[in-house]
Parts: sequence; structure tokens; C-alpha cells
Amino acid sequence: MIHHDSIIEGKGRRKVGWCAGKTEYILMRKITHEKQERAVGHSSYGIVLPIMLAAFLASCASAPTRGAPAPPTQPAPPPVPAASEAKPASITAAALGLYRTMETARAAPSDDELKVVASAKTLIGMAPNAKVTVNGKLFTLDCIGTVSAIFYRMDIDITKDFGKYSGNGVNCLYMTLKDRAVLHYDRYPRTGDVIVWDNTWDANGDGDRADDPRTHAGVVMAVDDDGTIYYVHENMFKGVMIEVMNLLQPAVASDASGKRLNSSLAIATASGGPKPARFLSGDVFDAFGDILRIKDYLKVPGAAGLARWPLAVAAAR
Ligand SMILES: [Ca+2]
Repeated sequence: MIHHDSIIEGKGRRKVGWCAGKTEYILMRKITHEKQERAVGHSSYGIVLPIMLAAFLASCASAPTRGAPAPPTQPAPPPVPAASEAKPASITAAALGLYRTMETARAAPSDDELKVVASAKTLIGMAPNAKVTVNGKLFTLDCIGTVSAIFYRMDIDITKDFGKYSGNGVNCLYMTLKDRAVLHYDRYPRTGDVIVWDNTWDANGDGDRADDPRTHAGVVMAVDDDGTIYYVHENMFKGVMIEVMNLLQPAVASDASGKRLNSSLAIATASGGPKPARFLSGDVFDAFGDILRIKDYLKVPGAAGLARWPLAVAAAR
């Protein structure tokens, strides 16, 4: 209230001051006019007034009439491309920041991709941490061992560069893919892409289930039109199996029809405990990696490679 009153008082003072000043100004102007008339007589009005009147009329002629509506403002027309600018035939994946175009993502499976499916199927149903020999090499079917075994059957050694990196096998796989520039984050991957997840378990044992990057891996088997991805991986309780992930709805377990969109992936702790806040596969997704694009780089030395894989595996899809 004190502030409000002071504002009113201030206005009052300004008003009184203005009135007094106006009175003084009128009196001074009258005296000045009398002095000017005495000095130059009335002849100055004969020159000054016509000039002022002409200027006033000129300004009136160019100024809009007060109260009349303003003329409508025309919006600027859109820029017209030059005739030499060719319209693009399509919007590229690069322009959208995608790894693949939608046409590529939807293309029929390649022979290599069918071989990944066939290889993975030889392992489905195996117990957690089971031992298998593939092409003469022994594998333990934990998460990275399962991914390794799937590709090793195709004479692709995903562990080729693991010695260059530190951390667990999943991190070494991630770094290999990153350094070969085949990591991507498309919502529609291809069969044969590997998947890397974060925070699937408390790997560093600090009790925080949100600070453990690159803790799990799997391989894409197939993708539905609604974005549901079927991946094969080692479920640490159930063994090698196919489960689902949907990056269009990453935090939804099932849709309205009951179709499963995202499997439970992050576990509480090895010793039990509350479920993490983010536990669905889509919600702990990190990245995809295009192993098949670097298959020649990862080829097992001396192996025949994919050429010796029987094409009959196509029937396995
Ligand atoms: Ca942790």
C-alpha cells in the first residue's frame, strides 16, 4: 500500500507541475511574440504562413486518412526454384539421418541374412552358458558367446578386434562396430544386425541400475511392419531364445490386441531385489550394428567364408 500511495502522490505532483509549467510557457510565448512583432512587424507572417500551409497540405496528400482502413498487406510469395534446380527423385537416408533407406529396410532377405537365421536356429533351446563347438571352436553360450557362435558358423569372427579394447565383450563388440562405422539407430533394422543394450543388470555392482552401459547383446531375426523386432539372445534364466523389442513403442509391453511388443530384459540383481525402473527391451536399447557389412573384414583367416554355406538354409526362414 505504501508503494501504491507514493505512486499516486507522484502523479499528483507531476500533474501540478505540468499545469504550472504550461501557464508559464503560455505567458513567456505571449511576451516573445510581442517582442518579435515589434522587431520585424507583421511582414514575417506573409512569408512563413504560406510555406507552412503548403508543407501541411503536401503532408496531408501523402498521409493516409485518419480512421480509414489500412490497405491489405499482401503475403510474400514463396520462393520459386530456379529452372535449373532439379527436384530430387527421393529423400535419401542420409538426409533423414538414417543408416538405411526404407526401401532397403523392407527389401527381401539376402542370402547372408537367411544364413544368420539358420545359424541362430541351431542354438535356440540351448541352456544358459551351455558349451557348444562351432567350426572347431568352443563357445560358452552367455550373451556375447551366443552372438559370436551365430556368426562364427558363417566364418565371421566378431571378436577379431576385441584385444584392442577394454571392458566386457559387449563393449568390445560395440567399439568394433563403432570404429568400422556400422553402428546405427534405425527403428527398422535388418536381419543380422546385432543389438546392444544398456543397464540390463548391475554390472559394476554399485546398486545403481542406470549406470551400466553395454551389458547385453543379441541378433535381429525379423521385423514386423509395426516395428516389432524378433531377436535371438541368451536369456540368462531360460537360455537361447527369441524375444521381442519395438522401438516405436519402447516402453509398452503389449499392444491393445495383446501382441507382445517388448520383452522384459533388465533384471533386478543377480541376488534378487526390486525391478528396475526401465526394464523392457526397447527401453534399455543402445544401438544396432551391421555385422554383415563388415563380414569380409571379420572373416576367419583361412576359412572358406560364406561361399560354403548351403543355400538350402533359405528354407529355414
Ligand atoms: Ca550399476
